[in-house]
Amino acid sequence: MVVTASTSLTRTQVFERDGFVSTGELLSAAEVESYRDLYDRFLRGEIDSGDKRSDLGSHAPRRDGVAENITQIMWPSALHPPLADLPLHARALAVARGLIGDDAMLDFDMLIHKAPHSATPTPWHQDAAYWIDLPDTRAVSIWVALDDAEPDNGCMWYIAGSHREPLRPHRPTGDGKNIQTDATEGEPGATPVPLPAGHGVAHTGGTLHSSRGNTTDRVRRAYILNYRPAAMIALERGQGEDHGLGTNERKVRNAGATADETGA
Ligand SMILES: O=C(O)CCC(=O)C(=O)O
Repeated sequence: MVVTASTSLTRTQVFERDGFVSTGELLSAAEVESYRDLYDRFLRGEIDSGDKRSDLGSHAPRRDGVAENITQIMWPSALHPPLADLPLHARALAVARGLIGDDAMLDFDMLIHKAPHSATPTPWHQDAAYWIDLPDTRAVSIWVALDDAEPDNGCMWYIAGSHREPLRPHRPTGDGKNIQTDATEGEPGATPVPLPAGHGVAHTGGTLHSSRGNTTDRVRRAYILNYRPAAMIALERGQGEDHGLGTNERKVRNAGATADETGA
């Protein structure tokens, strides 16, 4: 049988095949500027993040005077509700509905910031490992670059096709504050996704991902919005799962990702 290369897959087909897909531009240059201003107010503590602020890079030693290696702030739109009315939420929702269906709703959002020379990789993981088991696993995270993102300041890396494999066993990072699994940039399918500021990349809950430490003089700010079917959000909330809105504790929750007794 002769297999001809397919030429024009839709964005949704690429998302289903690879587990990730670029969304194109979601914010104009002027809009990126206003999101950066707000973002920096969070980073400086002018918008209080309370316990929703933590260190996604807490597995690595911190330099003196540095509060976090990788600043992660859960629920910026709950901490500062006007955010939900700015253009990104509506545009990302439209992308999410195109990818997973019209019943998609915002489940949670977050900021992940890599300061210049913070040099701390994001541990490899699959988001679904953080989440409880749900009967409908459709989910999409839309990762939006607010700075040009390249491998050396921490653009996203994915393992294409990993969302079609069972979840890998995850374990807590050395300090117990986050989770990780074993994966490398050397694996088949490993793909960096450099993005200009204002552009996004969407990934499924099962897609293995990571980003390198920022070893450049440039900041790397990302805004991430997560969507799943409205009925699954209701099911989660009914079981007390709200992605850190109540208690911001990050651990392995999915039975499929629970590491065996050897910690593998
Ligand atoms: O920004 C990063 O380095 C990691 C992002 C991430 O883990 C996610 O969007 O699920």
